[in-house]
Amino acid sequence: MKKTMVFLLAAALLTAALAGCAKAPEAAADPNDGIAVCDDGRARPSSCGKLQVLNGKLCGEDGQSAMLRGVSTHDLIVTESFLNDQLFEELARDGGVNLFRLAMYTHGVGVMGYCTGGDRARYEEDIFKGVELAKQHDMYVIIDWHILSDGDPNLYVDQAKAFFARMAEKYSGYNNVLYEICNEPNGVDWAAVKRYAQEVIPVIREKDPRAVVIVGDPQWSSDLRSVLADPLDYENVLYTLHFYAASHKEDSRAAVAEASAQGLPIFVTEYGVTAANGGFPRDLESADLWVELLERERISYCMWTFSKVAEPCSAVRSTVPKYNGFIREDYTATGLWLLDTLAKRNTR
Ligand code: IDC
Repeated sequence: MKKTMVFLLAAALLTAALAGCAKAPEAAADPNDGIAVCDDGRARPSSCGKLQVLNGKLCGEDGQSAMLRGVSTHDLIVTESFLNDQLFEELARDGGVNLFRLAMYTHGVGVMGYCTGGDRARYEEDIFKGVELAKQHDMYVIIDWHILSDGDPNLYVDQAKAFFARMAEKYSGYNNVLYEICNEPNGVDWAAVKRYAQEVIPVIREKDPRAVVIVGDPQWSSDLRSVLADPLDYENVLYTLHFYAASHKEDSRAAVAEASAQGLPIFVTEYGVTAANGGFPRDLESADLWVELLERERISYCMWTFSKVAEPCSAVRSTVPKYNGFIREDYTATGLWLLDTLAKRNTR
């Protein structure tokens, strides 16, 4: 390649990076054409390093765009057998998964939760295991403080602060850990969630100043409008958007597109291809439209759930007697959709 061409290419890459992963104007059919991406686009901690938020987008250490495409556990204790080396290897190598979310219910489901008399040591052991597995397999990992029936995050703010202080201290030297501080606030307004975030974020940042923090918002993490009107005053923060494809459709997609266009950093830490209760129907057509939007906007996404809990949102059939070595027949229609969707996205 001639020197001038090398220079032009370098200049183009630098411009895209400085624009905070912005799309180059000539972007054509593939919405991701012209974007400077980490690695070959399969953003990995070894190539993209510690993540950051630039101009509303998740980027690698070098400022280039990083897309995370992942799966979430169900309640950590309920699905702890999935935390095994071979499964992580399969997901990372064959599945195109570069993100694993560890959902720790505060109120519990099936078992007692972290804040309601559950086995805290076991929950934390599961987190330690999940983070190490993600590290070994070059994946990012989200530690999710999974509030749900306890709608107001302020209810357990002291426990959350103590928990995140310990996690951030333990993982400050890691480049693959992201913190999600309240899964789905509900029954409270954004002012209440904001107050909570303003207590928890400084605790994390004291131990890990550059940590990426993901903040939930009202109405089960669907109210980006309230956030836009009064965002938090911290760097490296993204806001949660959750959708369930059979329940949330065109209106919700339009709201996300609008918030993204206004520069709000968004992270879909949880979505389902089903109805919002995790049950039937599945709507794969709507799910495809969501993925198109997320890819176009460079919004990372993580599916609920990689588990075999007997409900339609689970990726693995409930009758399958193993926790790795899965073949196509072991997957539900949800799981097959996920595999096929990620396979198409492997290159960016
Ligand atoms: C669901 C689980 C289900 C459980 C229920 C109550 O899939 O097995 O009985 O929680 O704990 C969310 C929540 C997520 C829900 C999921 C599906 O973040 O915890 O999981 N969902 O209903 N928000 C919207 C949907």
